[in-house]
Amino acid sequence: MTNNIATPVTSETHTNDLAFLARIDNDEKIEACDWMPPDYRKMLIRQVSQHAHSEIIGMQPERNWLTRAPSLQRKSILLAKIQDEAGHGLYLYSVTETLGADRKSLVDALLDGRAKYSSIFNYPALTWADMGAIGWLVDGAAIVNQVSLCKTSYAPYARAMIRICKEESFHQRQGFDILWTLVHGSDAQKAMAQDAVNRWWWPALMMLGPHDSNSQHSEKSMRWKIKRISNDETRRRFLTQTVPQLEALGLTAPDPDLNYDEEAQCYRHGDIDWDEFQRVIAGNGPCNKQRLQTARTARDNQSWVLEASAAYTQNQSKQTMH
Ligand code: FAQ
Repeated sequence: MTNNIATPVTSETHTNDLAFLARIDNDEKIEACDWMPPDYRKMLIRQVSQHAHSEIIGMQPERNWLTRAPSLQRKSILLAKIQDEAGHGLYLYSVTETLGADRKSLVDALLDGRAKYSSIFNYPALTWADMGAIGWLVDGAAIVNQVSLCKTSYAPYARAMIRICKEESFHQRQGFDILWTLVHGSDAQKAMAQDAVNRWWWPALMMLGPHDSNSQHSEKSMRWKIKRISNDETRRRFLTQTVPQLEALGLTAPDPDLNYDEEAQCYRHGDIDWDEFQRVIAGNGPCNKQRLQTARTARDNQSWVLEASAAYTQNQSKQTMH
């Protein structure tokens, strides 16, 4: 990831830092044209670019099922959802540009395997029920995280999140609807729904990030109000929203230790396999290599579009000059 915006440390910078923190404490939003500490800018470019990459790579597991959707209606809905994810990626890359990042460098870092994207998209979508599990669990987890980001301190990111969350709510409902239909179908369809939930449950919990005690960015990010709720709190909220829906579906979680904490009024999960999480984010999950290769092939096959667009723009400006 490149961010070449360097600010020399002077007493003026220190005064700016204090004024910036006062604005954050006052819940003011920071606009692209406002002064901001270089590390705040860097933290945002890191998080927002990873978020953008996740939306773009996240199209792949569902795209596999477009040609095998069980009806024209399901196919249209899935197509619309995948297009929404592309749009989210584009808004988010635009947010990074407001911070001075260069989109091409960010995308190159993704395709070269230098940049992170969400662990969740490195798992395979094996059956049609996975379309339900992804919509319901993955978009469901993403929404809980992203609703809190609607209040993030960087205004262009917060504005993008408001629109994204509206679309993610539709995605979550369509996922639930797929599973609802399957659990009311044949025994084989119900078993397919349970199998998909078994495979996506733990990765969905992991995608919300490491435990707070291992979350290296949380302290700074929360001080700057980029992150508004911690990883563990997001997981608790996600579970508390999701478990009653799981029960309504008549399905179970693959977690014998899942329990309701009466005192805290929230669900608690069993131990997460953090070794698996580390393997996946290090590039060794079930589909990491396939996901990056697919993205590289798409770039290579479609580079002529970018070249044609650049040549057209150049031509237009030449004509304007004459
Ligand atoms: N996967 O210190 P923290 C979606 C990394 S969008 C990979 O806790 P932070 C929509 C983290 O980057 C899903 N890496 O980090 C959709 C850092 O590494 P670094 C994406 C992860 O930033 C649905 C290190 O671990 N959503 O699903 C993951 O404070 C269906 C330490 O972690 C967003 O990106 C992970 N799961 O908190 C699309 C939301 N977790 O950078 C298609 C915005 C952590 O030092 C289909 N992002 N890491 O090398 C965030 O809210 C935050 O970045 C967190 C992580 C909460 C994800």
